[in-house]
Amino acid sequence: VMHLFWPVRSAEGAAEAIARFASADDQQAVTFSVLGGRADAGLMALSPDLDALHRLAKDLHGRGHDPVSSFISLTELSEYTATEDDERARLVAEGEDDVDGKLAAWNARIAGYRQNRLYPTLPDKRLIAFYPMSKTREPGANWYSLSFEERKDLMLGHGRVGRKYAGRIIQLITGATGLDDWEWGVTLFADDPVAIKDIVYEMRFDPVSAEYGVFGPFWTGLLLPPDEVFSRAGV
Ligand code: 76R
Repeated sequence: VMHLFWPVRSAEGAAEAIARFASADDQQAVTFSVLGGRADAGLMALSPDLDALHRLAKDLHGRGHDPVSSFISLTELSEYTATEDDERARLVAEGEDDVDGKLAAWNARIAGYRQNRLYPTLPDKRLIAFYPMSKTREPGANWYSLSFEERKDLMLGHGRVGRKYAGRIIQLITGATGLDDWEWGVTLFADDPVAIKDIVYEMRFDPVSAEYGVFGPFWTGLLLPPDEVFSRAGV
């Protein structure tokens, strides 16, 4: 996954380069007009082929589209997602009669969910918000010295907060440890800026973010076709 942000000096070749990239079956790109004055254009591009993303970045750069910021990450499955054993235990604890039937339905749902995390389809929304994030490694607040069980438990609470925003927010968390300056990229899609502010604000009170979250710069933009992004920048 590649996020790029740049001030637009000319429209030279960019829309074509992005369209060519996005015309491959397994590649996607969305462009946005960056809100505020930090940049004009933003791009989020996905490909199973890192080299294709790299060629797109260099192609744009070569045409004078010089990024002021970028982020490189990978889609990934979470290590904290509930397992079949977790779900079975939960169903048994609830006194469910048809544990096997319920588990089969759960497995089917999880398969779709995993597919979507690894191979997401970028949604058709009006707004995008992107920010990089890491977990702290400070004495007394070191995420990486917690046990797996503690981390999983905390992430369960995080997921509960997140699920309250079903329908208002679509989130894509991508991993970047060792690839970029921050450990994850957080990309949120929504139609309403209030939804973005609400979820990020509510997350701040959740222990995972309150005690262990550190954040980089926030980029927000209006999702628009490349031509519209460039014409809004005056070219
Ligand atoms: O497995 C799952 O996807 C469900 C539980 C879940 C995990 C494991 C989940 C749910 N997230 C997970 C992982 Mn999330 N998330 C963020 C942010 O601004 C902030 O304070 C934090 C930025 C938001 C807004 C958000 C939203 N999440 C992660 C990770 C990886 C952690 C790791 O591996 O250590 C990060 C960095 C992260 C950050 N999260 C959800 C949401 C939402 C809306 C959900 C519910 C999604 C759904 O169930 O459809």
